[in-house]
Amino acid sequence: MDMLCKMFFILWTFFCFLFAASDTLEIARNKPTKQSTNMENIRHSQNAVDGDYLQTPSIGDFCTHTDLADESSWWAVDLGAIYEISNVIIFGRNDGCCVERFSNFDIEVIKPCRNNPNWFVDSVRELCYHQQVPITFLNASCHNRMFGQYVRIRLNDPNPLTLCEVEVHGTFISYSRSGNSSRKYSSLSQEK
Ligand SMILES: [Ca+2]
Repeated sequence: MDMLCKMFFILWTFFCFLFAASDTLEIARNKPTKQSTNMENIRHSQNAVDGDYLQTPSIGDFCTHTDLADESSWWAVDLGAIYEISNVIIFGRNDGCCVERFSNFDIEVIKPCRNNPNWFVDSVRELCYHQQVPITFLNASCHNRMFGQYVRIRLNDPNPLTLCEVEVHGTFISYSRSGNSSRKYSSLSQEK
């Protein structure tokens, strides 16, 4: 009996570990990305999911950067399917420049509706997390259970946005199809 109990405990621990591990899978790496504008012809949006965590854009092309004149900067990733998003980890620039720019921003989880292939048209977004004070690193857990295909980071102030790496952690739910959110945050149908 003791042996059976031990075996059960070992199996239970193993499956708990598997579940916990799968629950925190990183799902953004090398997925399609967009940003509102691009600074010159470098600092592309893909730099935020390229697996390079260097936080020093002043010495190389490791990070994203929207245009200096962008008054509504955002960056987004298409996860390719509907996931339950647990947390988003952000590595901002940490080279001593412009720390104040990366403040007062929202992390949004966006769910497509009516099979519209456009990322944001007819989509529903929910606020996962709001960050007010400047940061160079953030591990943000969504305030509620959230389901979506796109994750967007959007500044609320007219500043350029620089992201050196973004991890999105979540659990696969389904491939995209029409759906409705019970906690509608706002429609993006009028946005570019
Ligand atoms: Ca990077």
